[in-house]
Amino acid sequence: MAVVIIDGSTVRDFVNDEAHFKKSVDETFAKLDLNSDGVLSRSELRKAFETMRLIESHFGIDIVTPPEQLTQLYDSIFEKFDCDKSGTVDLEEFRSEIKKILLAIADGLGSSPIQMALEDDNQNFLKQAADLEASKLHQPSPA
Ligand SMILES: [Ca+2]
Ligand SMILES: [Ca+2]
Repeated sequence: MAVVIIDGSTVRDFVNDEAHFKKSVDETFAKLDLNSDGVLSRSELRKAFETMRLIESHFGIDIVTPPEQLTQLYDSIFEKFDCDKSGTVDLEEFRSEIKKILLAIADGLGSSPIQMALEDDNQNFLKQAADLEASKLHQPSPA
């Protein structure tokens, strides 16, 4: 568990750093694609959200949400990701939807930094956003 200070611009910078963002989303996608068929199935995507806790933080669900309600929610999220209704989520769909979610989170955060306790793993985009910002801060500034 890591505690990070994060605000809207931290998240937005991460999303707008295209090369970095793409790499990190692609890596996450590859990890989530458990059977390596190049697409995410409904259950793979659900597992992803349970791990990342991205949806929970975005939609303000807390852990006491009844399982059947969660299933409904995950179903509706899957429909959102699966833009072309193919029944699976491909890399393009995943990337664009993650981007939308992160930008919505950024808007929600606004400019007032908040402290967040995040799982210390690389599947958490908010953690990666914070790490990216930290790495920039630690770079020597040009004279
Ligand atoms: Ca798969
Ligand atoms: Ca699809």
